[in-house]
Amino acid sequence: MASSLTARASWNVKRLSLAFRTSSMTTRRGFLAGAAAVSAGLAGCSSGSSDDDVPDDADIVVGPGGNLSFDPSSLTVSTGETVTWYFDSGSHNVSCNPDHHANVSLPEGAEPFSSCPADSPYDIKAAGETYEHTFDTAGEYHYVCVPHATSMKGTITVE
Ligand SMILES: [Cu+2]
Repeated sequence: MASSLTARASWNVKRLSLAFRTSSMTTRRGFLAGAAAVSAGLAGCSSGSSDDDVPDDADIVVGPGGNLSFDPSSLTVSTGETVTWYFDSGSHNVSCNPDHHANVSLPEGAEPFSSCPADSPYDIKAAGETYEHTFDTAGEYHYVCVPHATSMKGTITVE
């Protein structure tokens, strides 16, 4: 009696994990199909990135492969350039608002910015989302991911 209950329970678990795997495969295939369409549209100006998931126009990858980091952590751009962050994993954000964390700083006269609302520093993005900001003021910007601010820090130098 007891052994048949156990057998049934483990069968249910197997079925659940199979269902989960199937749905995540479908999601991934759907995403890859979309990425392939985008790549085809950009044929000729591809940077030849080795990671298929990261869009070609992404400048900084947030949480690459689930790691608590920005890649690259330092980036230099020209005044007037737009920087695009791509969220490779979820549960992260980008904040260059000094009200959100002590490690944040920006040049005098520059406007604070963040992927989250100014009054919700723990608002996060999902995997696959992007965030962009145009830098009009030269200087050094130190930003963080608010939920992981001790390890997720980045610097943008605007020349
Ligand atoms: Cu984070």
